[in-house]
Amino acid sequence: SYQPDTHLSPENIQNVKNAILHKLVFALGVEPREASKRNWLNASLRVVRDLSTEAWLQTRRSQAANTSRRVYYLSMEFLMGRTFSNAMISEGVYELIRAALDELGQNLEDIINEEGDPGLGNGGLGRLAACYMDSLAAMKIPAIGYGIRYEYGMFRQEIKNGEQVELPDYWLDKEFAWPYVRSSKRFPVRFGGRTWLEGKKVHWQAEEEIIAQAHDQLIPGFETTATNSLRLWSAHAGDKVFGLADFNRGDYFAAMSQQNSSENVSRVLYPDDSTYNGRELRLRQEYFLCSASIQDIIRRHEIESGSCINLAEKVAIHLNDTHPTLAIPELMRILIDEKGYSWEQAWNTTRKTFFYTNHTLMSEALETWPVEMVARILPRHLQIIFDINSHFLQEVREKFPNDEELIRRVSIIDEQGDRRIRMAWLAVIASSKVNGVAKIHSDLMVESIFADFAKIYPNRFTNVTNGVTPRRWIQIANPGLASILDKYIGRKWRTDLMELNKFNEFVDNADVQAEIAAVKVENKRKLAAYIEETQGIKLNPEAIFDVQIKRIHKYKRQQLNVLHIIAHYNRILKNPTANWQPRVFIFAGKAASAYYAAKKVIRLINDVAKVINNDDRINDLIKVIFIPNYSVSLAQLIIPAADLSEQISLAGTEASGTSNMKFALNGALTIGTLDGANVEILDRVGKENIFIFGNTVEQVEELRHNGYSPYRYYEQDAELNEAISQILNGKFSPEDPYRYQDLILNSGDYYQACADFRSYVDTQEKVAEYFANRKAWIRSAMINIANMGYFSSDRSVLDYAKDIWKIEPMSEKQLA
Ligand code: DL6
Repeated sequence: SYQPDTHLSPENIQNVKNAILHKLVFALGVEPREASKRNWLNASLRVVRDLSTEAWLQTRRSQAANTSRRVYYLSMEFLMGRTFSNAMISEGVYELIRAALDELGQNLEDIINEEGDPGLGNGGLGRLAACYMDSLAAMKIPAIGYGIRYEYGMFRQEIKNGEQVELPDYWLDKEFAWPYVRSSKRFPVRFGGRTWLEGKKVHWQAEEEIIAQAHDQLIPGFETTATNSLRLWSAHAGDKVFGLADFNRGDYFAAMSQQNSSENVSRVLYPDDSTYNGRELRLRQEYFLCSASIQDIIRRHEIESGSCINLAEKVAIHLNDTHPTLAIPELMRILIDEKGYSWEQAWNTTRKTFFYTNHTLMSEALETWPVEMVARILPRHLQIIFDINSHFLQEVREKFPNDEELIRRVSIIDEQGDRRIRMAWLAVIASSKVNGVAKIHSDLMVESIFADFAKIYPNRFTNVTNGVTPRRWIQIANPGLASILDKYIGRKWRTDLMELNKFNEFVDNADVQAEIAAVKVENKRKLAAYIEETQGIKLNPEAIFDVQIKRIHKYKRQQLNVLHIIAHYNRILKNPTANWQPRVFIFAGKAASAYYAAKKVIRLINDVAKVINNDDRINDLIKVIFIPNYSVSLAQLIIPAADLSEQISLAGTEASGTSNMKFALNGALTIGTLDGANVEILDRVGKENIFIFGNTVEQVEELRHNGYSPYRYYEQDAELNEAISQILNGKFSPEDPYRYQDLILNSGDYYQACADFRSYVDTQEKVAEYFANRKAWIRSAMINIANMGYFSSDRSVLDYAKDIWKIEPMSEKQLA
């Protein structure tokens, strides 16, 4: 037995040492003298997990006894990042474990870095789910996350000859002692077959059944007993699909092949965050998550409440984007076919139970499934979707008589071309509340894609601006900043980020400014050391670290950033003796494997880097770095080292962004468009402390309306002309001069990089001037930090709890 960090006594440390050694020997079967770093990590993880487990069991008991509602957060993606540090700080034993490992001859940082970083998500949507899991526990909101335990997460990215190469990421080959396999929590998930009617009852005879097996990860709340779970499902063939006949004939491989194909359901994460190519496997994955989770939710509810009757009072199911929307017909199916509910009873319950967050307005990212495919894979669910649609359309006809055009637009079934099911429509119709993820996004959502639905259901739509967890994104990622904050404003910011406001008092204090500046340089040195070690490129920590890290996507406009780099390079060459501010341009991010244009942008960045980094005339005034294999743990290293945060999407395309929040929270200034959460960051930090440029949503629309042409800008702007011509003429790819013929101009520049170029480049000039006045810059950085309190994911989940789910956080007393 041992006590938290406040008791760093020799006996306490000795007890922790004993506990780690005990786990090493008796849980892992390893002798201390033979133990690898991974063994030490897993032994220590087990020690911390014991602490969390006690709290977890306690939380489960008190949640079950509590009369309030629980939220179930369904998401196809969870980008959790590493577990160990987070668990140690939540349990308050970070320093204790450090001391114990130290005495055992192990360095805590090395052990922390030994942990893998499972990429069970693509980008912002999956990382948001992870921040929300952390905050739900910290805010004591009863919650369970449901997702898929993909065997292969996001691919591992390598850069070979400047190009992205995708390699499989089999993260399970590294032993990871945190999750619990729950062998008793298994649910059958069925596919295919046929349905028939007997009297009024519909029967579904499926042709395939696979087993969903639960794996639980504990989510310890920061400095509270509250500990929630993230339950991830893996797919198993079970005995039903095992080809017994083949096996008996001795054809083991034929017997196994069907097993393999069933288990493919949890094999791999779809490496695409915006478009889905409609593959059947993806549909099966989505249903797999939904069916297993809904069965589990009902099972738990029946145990706690005796029946399904008051399900909607006790259960809130949140759909993180439309990917888990099949949970709606699945709940209807179980209530009607298995529990004997009438259609009305089932619909009333379902409607009150579901909530949906929209994360994108881009039409190509709105999921639809061919009716034909759903008919084949989920015949009973298709009937239910048709029934929901016909009830809904009848309601609309009553409200808006004689408007068949409206009916056509809002019907769940898109009848144009091959018939398709519009998943977002189904999610909106069946949810009590629908929210966007930043103010501008939520406003645009009801003006554009959901305009008809906003007329039909005026009170259904709302906004919850995204947030990020300060525990991971300050305390763990930036311990230097955390200790400055502790010193001047106390420790409470960790769970009440509005406390940061108090830091406004210190923005003119020269001593505090110097401390903040020193921490930033230290973080830049750490990142520079990593880059030197991995790429052999030396960086100047006094240079502006100008960073764009996110998925590579046309709308995020990494190519606009590259155009500026080239223009800047040309300027230096034309006037080499001017007083230039050294800059390091840093990129990281993955391109979907089938996204040709995005992969080309990666290559362009690397080609430009090669030319500029090796041009002696530039005298190290510019360095361009592409950091491969972007991940949560790399973000934790890069963000605290940034001076400038690139948030340069075309206005109206980035729903919110969350790295913009993490950067500002860590004292980087933003250069950005009036898009997503940039707008709200501007409101909070004031226009003197952020660099806003580019066209507004209205201007973008107008340009599009009048027939946007990039050539106009190309012809009129000499610097743009020069930069584009250099790309097109092969200056950066002399071995293949035509490599970039199809980029930018010739692709039509749908995301209007050319239109925003002038304003971007001019604003970058202002950035450089401002950076030269280091005191003013640091002051602005401090104003950013001090005014980011609103962007805590604790605030976001409390908003959801109060306005959407109607759940009261539990008290410590209830949890005791
Ligand atoms: O809400 C989280 C995150 C936003 O911050 C990003 O702006 C948005 O692009 C992202 N959306 C997706 C959409 N994927 N699909 N479909 O990842 O969500």
